[in-house]
Amino acid sequence: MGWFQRFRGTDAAEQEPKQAAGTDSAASSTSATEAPPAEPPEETAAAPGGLFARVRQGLKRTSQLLNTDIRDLFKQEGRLVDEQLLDELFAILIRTDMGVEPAREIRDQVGNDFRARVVPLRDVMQSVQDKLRQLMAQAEEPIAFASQGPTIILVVGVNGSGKTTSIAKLGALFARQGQRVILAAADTFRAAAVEQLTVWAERIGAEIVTGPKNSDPASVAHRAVARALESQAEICIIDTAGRLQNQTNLMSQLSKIRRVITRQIPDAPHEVLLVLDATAGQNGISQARGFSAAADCTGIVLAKLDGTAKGGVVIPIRQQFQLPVKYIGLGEQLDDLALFEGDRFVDALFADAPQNP
Ligand SMILES: Nc1nc2c(ncn2[C@@H]2O[C@H](COP(=O)(O)OP(=O)(O)O)[C@@H](O)[C@H]2O)c(=O)[nH]1
Ligand SMILES: [Mg+2]
Repeated sequence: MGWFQRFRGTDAAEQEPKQAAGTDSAASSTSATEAPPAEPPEETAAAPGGLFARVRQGLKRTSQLLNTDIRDLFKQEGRLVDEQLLDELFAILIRTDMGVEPAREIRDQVGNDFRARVVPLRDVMQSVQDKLRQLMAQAEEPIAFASQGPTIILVVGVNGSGKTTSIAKLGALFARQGQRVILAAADTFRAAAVEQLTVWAERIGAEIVTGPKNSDPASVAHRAVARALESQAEICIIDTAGRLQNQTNLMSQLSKIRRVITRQIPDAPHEVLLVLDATAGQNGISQARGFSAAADCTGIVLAKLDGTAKGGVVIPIRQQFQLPVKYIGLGEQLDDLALFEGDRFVDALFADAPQNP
């Protein structure tokens, strides 16, 4: 079950805090069944400005590229599917950054379906969409919550990738569901980072644990986890530095934070989320590689998908990191975060397709 179901208004269990964040584990939630069916901020999800609309809006640039450019290949009703058309289609797909192999698979699918026939745009779009759906398919991977006690989420990634903003969005999501959230400002390298997280914490009504500039980030993480245990908070999200004097320091700092947390709660951190900037290109992706090794990441938050026409990058990213994309960032506001679901992602990409019934 996922966030997108809310768009359809079919998800009766969406008020259940841990379920609503997209997990199957309801066992640990005590307030679930007693929770009144209060309207969440997402109640307008199906309406203009609702969540699905925001996802569509966030993916607009990629969606325009796919819909408009493919449509432009078809000047009149129908076009002969020949090598030239297939090459042109391939070139458009490549521009979404989905990678050569997926683009080739989609081109081959369209070729197999229609080669040497004159077909309408709608049929080609359908074929592209079906194949893309297959390529995007992924078992839903929401946050893995602790079976008891606080769920500890460590967030890592290159400077500027969107860590702090994504933490605020995640914190807001959990807080809206009635969970007590504690944020840890363990990026003590930059004073501004602490201030930024403090502002977000106030806005979402979360407690924050900080330390002086250049203090030991592991000690901030330790105090935050201790505070979560003592106050029976459900969620503790730990922000970390994306840059230090050198890469070795940074990686050993992350390892130390991990070790400290695990000493407090043996199966923590329950999630280590790697935040990636969807606009950063291949270079940004290779920079992030060290994090995934040092911090033993469990999933990806792909931020800034709204700022790019390269939304196809989900496919190679998942492959290159061998990690699921868990959440996608679609803007700078607290609401601009969605659980990644391949099917719904493709729905949003093609929601405005002119030829869609
Ligand atoms: N458009 C857009 N901007 C984002 C998104 N996530 C973060 N940002 C912006 O990216 C910049 C860096 O984000 P920040 O969270 O400070 O990155 P950090 O250094 O990894 O903590 C800020 O200006 C954010 O507002 C997103 O999903 N979409
Ligand atoms: Mg930050």
